[in-house]
Formats: sequence, structure tokens, C-alpha cells
Amino acid sequence: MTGEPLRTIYVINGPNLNLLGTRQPEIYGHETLEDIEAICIATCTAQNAKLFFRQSNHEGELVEIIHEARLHASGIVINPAAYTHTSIAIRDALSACDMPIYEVHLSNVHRRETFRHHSYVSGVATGVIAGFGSEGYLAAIKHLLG
Ligand code: CA2
Repeated sequence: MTGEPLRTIYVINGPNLNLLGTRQPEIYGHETLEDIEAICIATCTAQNAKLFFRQSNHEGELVEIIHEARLHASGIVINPAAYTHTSIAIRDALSACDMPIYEVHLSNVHRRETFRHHSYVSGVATGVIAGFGSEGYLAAIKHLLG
């Protein structure tokens, strides 16, 4: 044996988050998704944890990634982006995962348009973080690893 078993975190990002840093910095900040990935990797590496950082613009592919996480992860951090407000499929996939799940939003969805106020995901999440920008991802990871 060489120390404690490696913990595995999946950070899953939904549609259009690959465009971060290119438009609407007043809402989403200046960081790109690659910047966020880098700080997530640094946090996980420092805590001897393994990170899978994924993004897809396709609902079915996000469901597949969640199925993968269900088998390999000890915790999930997910920003489902616009699918937050529409996807029962993503909610159902998450509800099959027997591990802590943190829903993260860069912006405070509750002070934005009313269609962003409802989340299909929050009801199956362990916790929800909104409005802290990329720090929300780190807080969720730290909580999972703490
Ligand atoms: O605040 C968040 O993190 C959101 O999940 C972001 C989603 C939005 O639909 C949710 O209501 C809240 C949108 C992500 C798309 O981000 C873009 C960034 C730059 C340019 C275009 C889109």
C-alpha cells in the first residue's frame, strides 16, 4: 500500500461554457474554461486527488459523462449551464449517482431572468453555489475533498 486511495472528482460543464472569456465578462468574468480547469487541477493535485474536467454542448453526451462519473468518481461538481433549467435527463442521470454532487453557477442566477430561477438539478444536488465566479468550483472541490 502507498498511502490513502486516490479520490476522483468529475467537474462537468454544460453548453456554451467553452465560450467563457470571449463575451459577457460582466456576467461570467474574464477567465476562460481552460483557466478554470487549471485552478481545479492545481487544487486537486495539491490534495492528491484525480480530476476529470469535461465540457459538452450536447445533453446526451453530458448524460454519458455523468454515467462515467457514476462508475469512477467519489464526487461530482457540475455546472449544467442552460440545461440546468430544462433537463430532466441530466437530473435523472445525477439521481443515479450515489455520491456528493455540487451544482455550481458562475453567476447569481437568482438575480437574472426568471427562467434561470428554476433548476432541475438542485433537487438532487448535495449543495448549490451561485454567484462566486470560478471560486465556486474551488469551494465545491475543497468541500468534496475536505
Ligand atoms: O452562471 C452560470 O454558470 C450559468 O450556468 C451559465 C449558463 C447560463 O445558461 C445559466 O443560466 C447560468 C450560460 C453559460 C454560457 O456562457 C457564455 C459565456 C460567454 C459567452 C457566451 C456564453
